[in-house]
Amino acid sequence: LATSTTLGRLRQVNRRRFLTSSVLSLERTNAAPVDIHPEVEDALAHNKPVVALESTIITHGMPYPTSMDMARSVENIVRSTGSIPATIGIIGGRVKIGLEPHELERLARRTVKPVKISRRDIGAAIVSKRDGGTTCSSTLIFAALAGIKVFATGGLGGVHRGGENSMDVSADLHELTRCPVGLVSAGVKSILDIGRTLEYLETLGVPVVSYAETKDFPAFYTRQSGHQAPWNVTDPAQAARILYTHWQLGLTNGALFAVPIPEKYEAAGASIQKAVELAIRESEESGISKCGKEVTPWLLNRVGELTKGRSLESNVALIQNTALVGGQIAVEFAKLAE
Ligand code: PSU
Ligand code: MN
Repeated sequence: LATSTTLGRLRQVNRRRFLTSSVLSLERTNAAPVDIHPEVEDALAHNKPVVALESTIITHGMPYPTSMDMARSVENIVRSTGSIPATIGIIGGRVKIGLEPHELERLARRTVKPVKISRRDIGAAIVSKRDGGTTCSSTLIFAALAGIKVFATGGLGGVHRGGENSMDVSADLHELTRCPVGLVSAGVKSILDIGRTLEYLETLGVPVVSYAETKDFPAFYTRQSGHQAPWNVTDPAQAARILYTHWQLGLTNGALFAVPIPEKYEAAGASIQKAVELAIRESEESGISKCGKEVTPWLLNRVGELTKGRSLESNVALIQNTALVGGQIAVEFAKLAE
């Protein structure tokens, strides 16, 4: 029976969870609408390194076919490190932890109009049998559910400019307090208020670690934001040890590792930033800045138009870079958790 298979899989995976309590109890996961890809399930059962990947970036963050090429290349980069990629998304009302190539294609082509899914959307999207791209917030939830310890993406959500008035603060930030997962990103996108995002993460008690020679926190398209992270590491083993130690002590939150974009994109970054500022002004003038979940996709798309695709190129490059680092951290973590 499908039901008992799902339960069996989740049991098997949960038994392997390391030093942390389940996000969902086993009783409640009975008949849960979750499918774990056999390759991912096998990796988790044998303590092989796995890296979670999100899908809002595919469904809402980039145009097709760049989105599809990016998704494939990022999975391949994770594999090149010795880790198994698990791209997470929702297909026809079922949570998929690890997508088949045709499912990835279906999301990227937006064949059945995927919704952008954060924590609040999960139940409703499943009940209405929708397709969904999972944001950092819901990807963290499903990674934690499966026992995946590392998640790589481009940009974590954050506090929007003017967020002190609009209260537009991404649900991604709070999710890092609930899910024991190491999130590897190029920081938060420069469409956001980076300083306030760091303040907010400090309040929430989320460890923030620059993956660089200095504590400089990156600015997504460029390597330095002018803000400092409280910590920095320079290699994957150090990063893995931070995660291991944190969870060994029973702390149940996640951590953010911020990896600067590769140096060769630094020059393009300066001019992209000008387009970012213009796009933000436009969003305020047109009122789109008040449209909740539409704001981030609108800004990403507008910056892409204004830079004639150069922002997209940088965006792909920085995700490929975080996937590489994420894969390496997962490999080191698996060694510690043996
Ligand atoms: N940053 C990007 N590309 C993206 C996103 C962020 O450069 O596609 C997506 C991520 O999935 C992130 C989400 O979790 O946007 C945050 O959306 P919001 O700001 O509405 O919380
Ligand atoms: Mn928002």
